[in-house]
Amino acid sequence: MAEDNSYQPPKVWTWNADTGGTFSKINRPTAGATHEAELPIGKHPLQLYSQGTPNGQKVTILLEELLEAGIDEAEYDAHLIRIGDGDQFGSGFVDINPNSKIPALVDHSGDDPIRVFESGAILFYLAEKFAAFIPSAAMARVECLNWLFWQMGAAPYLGGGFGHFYVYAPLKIEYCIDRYTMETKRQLDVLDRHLASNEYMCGEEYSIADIAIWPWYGAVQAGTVYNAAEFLDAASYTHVGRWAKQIASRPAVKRGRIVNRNWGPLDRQLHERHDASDFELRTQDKLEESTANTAAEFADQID
Ligand SMILES: N[C@@H](CCC(=O)N[C@@H](CS)C(=O)NCC(=O)O)C(=O)O
Repeated sequence: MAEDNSYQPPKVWTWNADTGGTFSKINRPTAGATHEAELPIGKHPLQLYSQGTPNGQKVTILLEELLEAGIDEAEYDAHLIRIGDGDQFGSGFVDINPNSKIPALVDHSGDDPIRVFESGAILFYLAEKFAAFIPSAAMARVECLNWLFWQMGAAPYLGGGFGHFYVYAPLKIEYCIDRYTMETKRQLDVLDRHLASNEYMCGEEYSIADIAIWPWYGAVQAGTVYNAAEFLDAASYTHVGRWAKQIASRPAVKRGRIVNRNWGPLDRQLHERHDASDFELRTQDKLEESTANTAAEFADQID
């Protein structure tokens, strides 16, 4: 292993804003708003403020599954928060999530708006509210929560650890890549062993546990996140692969995964979702080839 022991931590750490790496422009050691910015509010009771990253996809997939199941009260507006531009530090966003991270949801269906932040809390809140995608029998319900919380604890090692040092860090550090690759492969093995004898994460019933885990681990297995399928020998996790394909084929998942997505192929980018017809009419490929008039109508709709 290459050794570079030249760095000695000082007595008191001070912030060097320019550490390099993909996210150095938005990372900072303090919380709170950096600027005033009101959040838009659309026509539906549920207002989602998010971006189509794996954490964002969890919520849009669940909302689309609820609608697919015929629960019309789950209609929602999804507003794009551009985290690379620092929208998560606007005052309106910080009011609904003091942690400045997407996704965040506001439920306006009752007397007072209810804010919900942290993807796990949002999935649980919506599943309870609509009594769907969470088992009702005690054993299966606790198993669902086991895996939901497993994801919340595990994914930071995958994203903040492996993804950060394998892809985003300004230099490749063998020690860090080794450490987080080992943990990522261990987690994939945990899932693989479980999925060898379970169709879904909590048995026979597709639930918010699958919806939380799939956008991260299904994507890593398929190589669509971090482009590391070969490096991780992802093909060897055959049960994860079977489960991931099964989930990817669901119509609601196909819709949910493109909401608030503003990169990649244009037909898979739906920057804002305000109506079920947006999947047909408002993906970026349609908007970019449409007339100035249509673009202006769209702007009206999201204001
Ligand atoms: N534990 C949080 C993680 C959310 C999260 O890390 N969101 C990222 C995007 S995937 C974010 O908003 N990053 C912006 C930032 O760190 O400033 C959850 O599950 O909701």
